[in-house]
Formats: sequence, C-alpha cells, structure tokens
Amino acid sequence: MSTQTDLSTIADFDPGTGVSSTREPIRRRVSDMQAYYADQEAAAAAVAGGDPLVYEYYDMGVQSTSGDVAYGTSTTFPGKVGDEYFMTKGHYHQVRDRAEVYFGLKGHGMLLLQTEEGAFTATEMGPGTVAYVPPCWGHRTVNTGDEDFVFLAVYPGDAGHDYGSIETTGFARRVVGVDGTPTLTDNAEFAR
Ligand code: PAN
Ligand code: ZN
Repeated sequence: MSTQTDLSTIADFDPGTGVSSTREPIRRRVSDMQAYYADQEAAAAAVAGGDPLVYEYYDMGVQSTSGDVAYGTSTTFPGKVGDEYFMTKGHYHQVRDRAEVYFGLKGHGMLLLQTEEGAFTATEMGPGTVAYVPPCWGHRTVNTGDEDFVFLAVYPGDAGHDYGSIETTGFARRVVGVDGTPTLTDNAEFAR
C-alpha cells in the first residue's frame, strides 16, 4: 500500500518551546476573539492597548485523511482579559467522534471539556501530563500560570475543526483569577 504523504514536508519542533522552524504558526490576538471574553470593556482596552498575542499553534502539515495522524504544538501566553485567563477559542471536531491526545510540554494550564448534551469536566495540565479528549467532547485550553503554556496535540487526520458551535454557545465555565487562584465559575452567557 502506498502513501501520498511526502515525508520531507513533515515538520519537527522544539519540544521545549513547541516552536517549529519550518512552519508558520496561526496566531490569535485579543481582537480575533474579543467576544469570547466576559469583560467586554477589558477586552476593548486590551485591543486598544496593543492587542496582545493570546496564543499560537503550529499545524505540522500532515495531510487530512482518516488514516493520517495529525499533530501540532499549541502555545498560550500568560495573561488575562479582566480577571479571565488567556485561552484558546476552543472547538468540537468537525467529525464529532474524532478523539485527541494532549501532552504537556511547558507551563501550566487547564483543559476544559464539554459535550453538546451538557456534561462538563476540567483537568489540570503541566509538563508531562497526558490528557485525553474523548470522541464528541468540545475542548479549550487556558493558561493558568505565569509562563507560556505549551502542549503537543495529536488527532486523526480527518477530524477537522468546528469553531462555530463554541462561538455560538460559549463554554459552560470560565476560568478566572480569584485572589490569585485560578477558579472555575459558571458562564452566565452560556447558551446550550
Ligand atoms: C489543538 C488546538 C490548538 C488551538 O491543536 O487547535 O490548541 O486551539 P483552537 O483550535 O481552539 O483555536 C487541537 O485541539 N486540535 O484539534
Ligand atoms: Zn481538537
């Protein structure tokens, strides 16, 4: 059996930083996801005050067939919008039953998981943590520390990314700092 994958296009990355010298990352700033944050005044102020980079991720360029295994590195920078920690947009996989494995490389964060039926769970991540995103669970990561939070993500090549559903409903919980401690709170705007 032959494969169409050109192995010379498969990228490597620095396991300490997640950075790949051969790929361009996708970058998200506060302005790319202003409506995702609870405190709209703080989000507008952040955009006006320099529009900080919230996260970036490298898709290592594997082709998107069901037999391929896609992978990438994701870095969320330390910071907050109001009292809410910097986070990824979060998504369901387009093909809902495609699972994913996250492997923590650097820093500390939280993986938020929810189903479209209303279940929610969260797990803490740090260097060496292996976290599993089961089939059909939406997922978002949050940097709860004061350094870059970096992990490796591995998932079926044909999973795809559905951002629209999370953009519409939000996540059931938000992660906010309460007296300096990352704390899960109910999201008042969550619309299931
Ligand atoms: C991760 C994410 C990465 C960026 O590689 O794509 O952390 O987050 P968003 O995709 O939500 O912007 C993954 O879960 N891939 O499937
Ligand atoms: Zn995913």
